[in-house]
Amino acid sequence: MGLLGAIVEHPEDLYALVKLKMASDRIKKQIPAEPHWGFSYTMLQKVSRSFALVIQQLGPELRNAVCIFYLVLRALDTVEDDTSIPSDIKVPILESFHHHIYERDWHFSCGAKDYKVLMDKFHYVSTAFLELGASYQEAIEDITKRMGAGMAKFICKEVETINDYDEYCHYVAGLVGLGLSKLFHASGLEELAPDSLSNSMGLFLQKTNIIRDYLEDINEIPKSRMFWPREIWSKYASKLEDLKYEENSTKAVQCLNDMVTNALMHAEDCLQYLFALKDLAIFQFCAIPQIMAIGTLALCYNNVEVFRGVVKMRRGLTARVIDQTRSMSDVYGAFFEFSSLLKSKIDDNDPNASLTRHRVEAIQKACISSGLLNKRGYHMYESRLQYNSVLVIMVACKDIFYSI
Ligand code: D61
Ligand code: MG
Repeated sequence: MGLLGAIVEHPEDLYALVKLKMASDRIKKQIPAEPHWGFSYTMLQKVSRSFALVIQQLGPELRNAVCIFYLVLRALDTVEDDTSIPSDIKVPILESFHHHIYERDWHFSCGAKDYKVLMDKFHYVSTAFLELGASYQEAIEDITKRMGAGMAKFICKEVETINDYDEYCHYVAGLVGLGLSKLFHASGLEELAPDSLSNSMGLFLQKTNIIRDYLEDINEIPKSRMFWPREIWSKYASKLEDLKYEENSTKAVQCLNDMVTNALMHAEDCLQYLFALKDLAIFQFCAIPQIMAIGTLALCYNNVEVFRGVVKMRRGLTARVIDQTRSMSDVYGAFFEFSSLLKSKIDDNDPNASLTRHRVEAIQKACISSGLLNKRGYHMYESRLQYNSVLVIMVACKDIFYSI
């Protein structure tokens, strides 16, 4: 659907979409002049659709550290994900990556498209890394070392048990949470968060991605690795691929709901982590991806489309989350609304119905008992504006539309 169609269907998204478009145009023009920083911010915008905007609205010092942290780990992940590198070459590179970020002339060619450019010109990233303060450098080095070792461990090992699943997600995303908490603390703007809460922030995001990306991952050529744990999917199918075939829809959706229920376990920790933040820019940087995650889980829950195509929150709703997340009230409001949407989709015949309901109710209770619940809401079910007022707005904004 084109942008105009999207606005006719959801006129309430219009204001936030225009505002987001203007913000991202402004950010695109703010690329630093020095070549290594210019490259780093240009690359960030190319390789990260979901994090570039929230990283760039941080204060200058922390923004530089988080941008380089992102690019270093994205480069490490490019090595992990490149299926054409034999394991005996890949494993030592993953394990020694944390040394290479100090070597201005090191690089390793792999990956494709924008990722290949990142790898080929990695010297710009290491040059920028070496300009960061020592406490930022140490945090980035420590997490790169632990993530590389964890990725190496899983190169020759499949995700079998739920324990393996939590361990793998800890290496690739939980550690990002630990590292970010360290960077926030090093900036002097935040207290150091407990590791277990930082870990949950990463697990909630990573598990949501793994669930949403089932079809994309299973159809990848050459075959990519899969991260749905056998301990869960083996209750519903004899092969993970079987879930994508129409004749297995009922079992597939039950398996999906089991995966979503597992991910919901981390939501309350995320609320607790967000509650403790003090700096507005850091708060928005952390809260927006978490709201997108619970929104995506609500959309995926009991939805066979996950096995047919891409299930994503619509752009306009994403724009409104970005525009309307300023306080803990907004976070509780969003978590409450998305968990209510998920709850409304629970089918009593689902094998995990009562566990799912239990987890959703625990999230709702956390939102209510905070005393800060903001019920302004996203009004996902109805449009607030009348169509004639939309027409007036559309005519008034026609120049902006043509430029989007
Ligand atoms: C607050 C704010 C952002 C947070 C957070 C707390 C805690 C954790 C995370 C972000 C990380 C969440 C990762 C979720 C997306 N998953 C991936 O990108 C997978 O790769 C994992 C290894 C590289 C991680 C790089 C990364 C990601 C986000 C960051 C960051 C570094 C640094 C700062 C801010 C955000 C995934 O990638 C491919 C794909 O999703 O298509 C994979 O290979 O599994
Ligand atoms: Mg990876």
